[in-house]
Amino acid sequence: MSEAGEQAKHKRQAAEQAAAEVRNGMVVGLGTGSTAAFAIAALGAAVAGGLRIRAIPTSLAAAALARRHGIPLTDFAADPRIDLTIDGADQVVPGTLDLIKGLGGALLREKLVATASARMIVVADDSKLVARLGGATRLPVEITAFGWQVAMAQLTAAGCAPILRRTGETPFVTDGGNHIADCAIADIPDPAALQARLIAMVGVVETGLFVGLASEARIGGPAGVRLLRRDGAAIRS
Ligand code: A5P
Repeated sequence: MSEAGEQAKHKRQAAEQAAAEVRNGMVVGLGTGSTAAFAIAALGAAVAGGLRIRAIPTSLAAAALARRHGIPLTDFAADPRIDLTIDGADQVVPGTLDLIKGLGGALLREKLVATASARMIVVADDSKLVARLGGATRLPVEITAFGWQVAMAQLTAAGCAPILRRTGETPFVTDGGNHIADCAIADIPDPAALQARLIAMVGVVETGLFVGLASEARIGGPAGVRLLRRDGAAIRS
């Protein structure tokens, strides 16, 4: 099997293990990206087999995929609390389960859904594991479309070397109508402190730093799927 094929297999195995944690009656958060898509497919098959759930998607893309798989959708008005969210990540630190998310552009809805969830399982292949966040993976920061130059200037002054994400020539637009600044940060020793600094900037809507939100991770690799738990994590209620 090709390297890409192996990686897809590891993502699918991790996602399917996480999907097996979903029980009848749960409100489920549906993540965005290629790994979360495997979980949505597995949940769709389970729903076809009789599993009763309601789901809140983290993006328009995840919503469309869920509909295609026959998963009933709900929203925060009807279901303000989510029992279990399954979502991917771009970087995962074992132990703390601090994450970088948002390379798919869905970080704002992903963080809202994660924050409303009693339990969040991160699903990924083992290429996403890092000792410290940052480095080769840029940190996505969602910024307002109006005056995006103002947020970019502040990020530049803070040494984040932001690049405005584009689709071809035009700025990328998120589901919330915002733009994304992809920031190059060599090393993020204290993700919570960086989150506090960035979110204080005018025009910054949210960052892709997820601190203290994931309770566990299922990481696929050549030896199978590893279960990682966050140090000291309790299920939030
Ligand atoms: C979407 O905005 C992201 O947070 C994704 O969850 C993340 O990029 C992981 O995507 P893959 O599972 O496709 O690697």
